[in-house]
Amino acid sequence: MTAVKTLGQFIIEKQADFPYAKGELSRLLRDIGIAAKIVNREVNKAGLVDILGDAGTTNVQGEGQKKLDVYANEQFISALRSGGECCVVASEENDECIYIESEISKNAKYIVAIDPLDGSSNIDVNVAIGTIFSIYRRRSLEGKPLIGDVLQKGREQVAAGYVIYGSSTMLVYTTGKGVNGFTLDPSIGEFCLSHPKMRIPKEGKIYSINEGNYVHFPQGVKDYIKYCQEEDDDSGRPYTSRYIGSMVADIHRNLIKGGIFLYPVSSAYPKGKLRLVYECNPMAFILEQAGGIATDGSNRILDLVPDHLHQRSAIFLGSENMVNKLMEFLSGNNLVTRKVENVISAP
Ligand code: FDP
Repeated sequence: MTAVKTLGQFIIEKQADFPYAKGELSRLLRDIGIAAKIVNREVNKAGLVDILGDAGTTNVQGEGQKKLDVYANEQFISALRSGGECCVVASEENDECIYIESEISKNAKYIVAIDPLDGSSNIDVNVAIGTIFSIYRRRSLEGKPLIGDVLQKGREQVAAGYVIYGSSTMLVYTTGKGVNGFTLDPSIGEFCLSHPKMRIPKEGKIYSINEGNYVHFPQGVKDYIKYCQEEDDDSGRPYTSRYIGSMVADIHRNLIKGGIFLYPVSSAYPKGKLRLVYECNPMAFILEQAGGIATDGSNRILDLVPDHLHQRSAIFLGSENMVNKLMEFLSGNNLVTRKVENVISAP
């Protein structure tokens, strides 16, 4: 039987990749892993809320019930607060950054941006949800951290990861040296290395988009969707459409099987819906590290300059060949080719 490698063991082993590392990032990742286990325990009990009392009420043990996303936010912030390696947390749940000003944290090197419970519309219906996190090194050297410490380009990320609370719970992360996935073994309460050196297939056959918004999409996206639906034996089209509505779950599936995830601008979301700092950037970093591409349609996601914490962006990410094909449609090049084909094949 091969020996199990836990997340904790793996993190310490990988510290050697960074010769000058003092262990702070390792401790930070470990803290996030511990908070994820606590959140996982509550997520698994989510269906019992109706039996034990609704959010906002008191359960039979006399404990106040909290909405899960609020609970998850508190758990991650409290783990980061007590860990001492993080001086600022930027969370989807909080309008402003949270500065950790305790003696041990105020001069800490790292900044964490987090979406504590992504895919919140799926919580009540027992569908996979996730946590997304992103870690930056603080730039300013002293005093209270500056907003510029938080609003760095995605390519400055030191680490990023997600936790998926699905049919099993997994933590997937990168420190810029590939992507590794760990599955929670509930019998020992540890994340164990289950998906080493994850790579997204170069070609895929799954496209993930909320097609209900079709009429509102830019023409290039509409054309690409039609392309995905056309019959073509050589490329294996029509492709498969899969959309869970939890970014983490949709991207996790595409990372393993090959595919593309699209959330374009639309009339409802003229700047895109997903948040650059704690959704798009971390997922883009992971996907690029796994061999994929992430773009907003014109620019690499990781090159965008955030101008505020909750900034939104369009995002297209996934298998290299699929994203490149989409880009042809967005630039209009493919339209020309297809029109010519139509003319030639007309009787
Ligand atoms: P949700 O609104 O349920 O929190 O982050 C936002 C997000 O979920 C993503 O997880 C998901 O991919 C997307 O929004 C779903 O949005 P639509 O319902 O507009 O498709």
